[in-house]
Amino acid sequence: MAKILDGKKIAKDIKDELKIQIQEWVKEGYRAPSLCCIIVGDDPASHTYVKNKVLAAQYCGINAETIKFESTITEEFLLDKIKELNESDIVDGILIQLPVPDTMDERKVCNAVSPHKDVDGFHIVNVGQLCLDMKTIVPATALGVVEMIKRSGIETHGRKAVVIGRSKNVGMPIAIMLHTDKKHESGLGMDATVTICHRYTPKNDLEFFCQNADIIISATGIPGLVKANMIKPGATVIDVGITRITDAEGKTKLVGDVDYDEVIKIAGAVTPVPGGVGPMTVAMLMHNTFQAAKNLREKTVKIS
Ligand code: NAD
Ligand code: L34
Repeated sequence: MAKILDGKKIAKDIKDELKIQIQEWVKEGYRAPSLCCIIVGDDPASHTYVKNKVLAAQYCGINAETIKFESTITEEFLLDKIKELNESDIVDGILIQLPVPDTMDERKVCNAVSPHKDVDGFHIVNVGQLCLDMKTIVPATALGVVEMIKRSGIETHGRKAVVIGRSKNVGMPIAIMLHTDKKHESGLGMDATVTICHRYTPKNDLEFFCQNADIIISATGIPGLVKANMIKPGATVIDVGITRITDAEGKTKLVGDVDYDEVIKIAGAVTPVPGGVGPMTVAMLMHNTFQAAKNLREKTVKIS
């Protein structure tokens, strides 16, 4: 049976470490890091995720504020609000929970956030720096996957990895770090040989690539996509996918992309859903917020 990679436990360890580091930082005379989350509309999943982020921030000693807007606000209104937060001396991290309403251009919204305060790592400058293996703010889910692999002692150097899903916010940054040279500036490289699969990868090819992989990372939102016959015995399977389904009794539950009950019989290590990558995303957002606060420290007034 596979080892279960407990994202909740690893995330708690990370938050405990951050809590201590932030306490020390504040003792040095800096004000506590602060995070501002903007949420537009009433998507219940988005509200749950933002609530989890605010709770985690409070736990770590980060001041967190949530600004909620109706889905009817204009893009111009949102951009004005972001500008105000960019200019605020008391905000270190700004996050616009995605998706934003269809009336808005998501890329324009992400690029409106100051790259220094972009704790999601979605700004064009931060994406560019990641692609060039430079030190930068890395998207929290991708960083969470990398951190989980590292903390679980899974070897990636020279190993074969498959990333299923090529979205710019999730699959792509995961694939970037997996294949990058560990010696490069970011320090996040994992030296794996990476195959990226996506919706137009023929099923037979997806199966073939997965069957040969030491590490599979699935980020599609297609429940049951990764089946036991696709797993090499002993492989690591990281399930990023989250889909809400209603079971026979009418109860909603969360499922990943992986056929978990069958895959655990063959894999070497598997992440559950919930309790896997989700909590890691939240923990790494806290890491990014503290990072942004430290980067902005010259601007931060010491309270002595
Ligand atoms: P997306 O819709 O932008 O991308 C989905 C990707 O899956 C696309 O690149 C597409 O090509 C690929 N795909 C679709 N069908 C496929 C198929 N049959 N075979 C192979 N590839 C296929 O979504 P996203 O934002 O990248 O999110 C992906 C999933 O991860 C969703 O379920 C989302 O809810 C979840 N997610 C989880 C976390 C977390 O913290 N756990 C964070 C972000 C996203
Ligand atoms: N801007 N938008 C921006 N940044 C992000 O990093 C996100 N994402 C994704 C959606 N939109 C975003 C998140 O935060 C997904 N995501 C996210 C955050 C938290 C959790 C899952 C995804 C999470 O806490 N998951 C729990 C279960 C939560 C529940 O009960 O619904 C888990 O155990 O997986």
